[in-house]
Amino acid sequence: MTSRRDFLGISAGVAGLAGTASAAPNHEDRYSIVSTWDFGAAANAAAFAKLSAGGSLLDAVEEGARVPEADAGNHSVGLGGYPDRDGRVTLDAIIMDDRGNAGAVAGLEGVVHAVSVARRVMELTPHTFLVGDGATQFAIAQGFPKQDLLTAESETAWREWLKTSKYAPQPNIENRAGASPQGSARDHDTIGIIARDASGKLAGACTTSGMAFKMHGRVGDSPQCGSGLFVEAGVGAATATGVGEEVTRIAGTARVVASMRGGMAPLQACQEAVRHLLKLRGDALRGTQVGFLALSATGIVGAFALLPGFTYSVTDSAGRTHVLPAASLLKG
Ligand code: SD4
Repeated sequence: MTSRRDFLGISAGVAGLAGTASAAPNHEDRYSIVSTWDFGAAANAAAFAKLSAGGSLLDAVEEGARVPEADAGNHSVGLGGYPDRDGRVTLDAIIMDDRGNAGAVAGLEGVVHAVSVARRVMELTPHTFLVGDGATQFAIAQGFPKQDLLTAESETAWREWLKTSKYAPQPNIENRAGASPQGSARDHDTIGIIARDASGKLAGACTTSGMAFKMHGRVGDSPQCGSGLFVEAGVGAATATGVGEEVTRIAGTARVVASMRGGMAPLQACQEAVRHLLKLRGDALRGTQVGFLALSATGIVGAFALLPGFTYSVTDSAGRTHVLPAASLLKG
């Protein structure tokens, strides 16, 4: 059993992740697109292609976020996302530029590309956030196709869960002993993606089906401006992954960006947010993963997590992509 002392022990260094990570980042490197987890690499490629074809930063992050949304093998985003405890797949997403333009949806049902619905909220309504039936009705009125997002695989997982009905989020489940290699990074998690152009302008998006088997109506951090995503001109952007309640308690990404505004490098800013959360919550965080990823307006990246196992994908201005392990505050 882990003692409190072990639990609060500081990780010795970068958390290793066999097979997925290249060398630690050179903190002088400048990046154009960054995203959470190793499946973010495919999202970055789609975003990079969009930018290369003359698309805007918003086009790029939307295109990138749509990749895991359409992937039935990713059980925390879009199609194939694990349902809530009532068996309903509900999606949360946000998109934001660096001038305070933001659009978000939560509790969206039956429409796979939540990030695109969020963009319509931003561009076509006087609001920043639509939820539940209102979000779904808006999406349908906008012509988004209706589709059943609960795959056979996700339904099986839900029915299995119903046997105990115990809500117990598992961090980094792809890293647990015995997890199948095919399951690597496809068993969870939210994607947050940030893109930056040569002039330092930024945009970001974050999309998820939320925590598996959550209460119906639960909204996590991901679609909340300043929790799952925050973007600010001339400073930088940050996105979050992990147990959304913990990120929301500290307005996590608003905090990270505020630290960057105050002069911290992205890595330090992510570290500060995770340390603050641990100080605030102590043992209540046991077994909980929270990770932050930040990109400055100058292209410097930083990432940090509470537990080992958080990875992120970075793409430079030439389109070269690497998957990197984030360091963590705790050993495990
Ligand atoms: C949430 N942060 O809804 C998101 C989802 C996530 O593993 O990261 N799930 O809390």
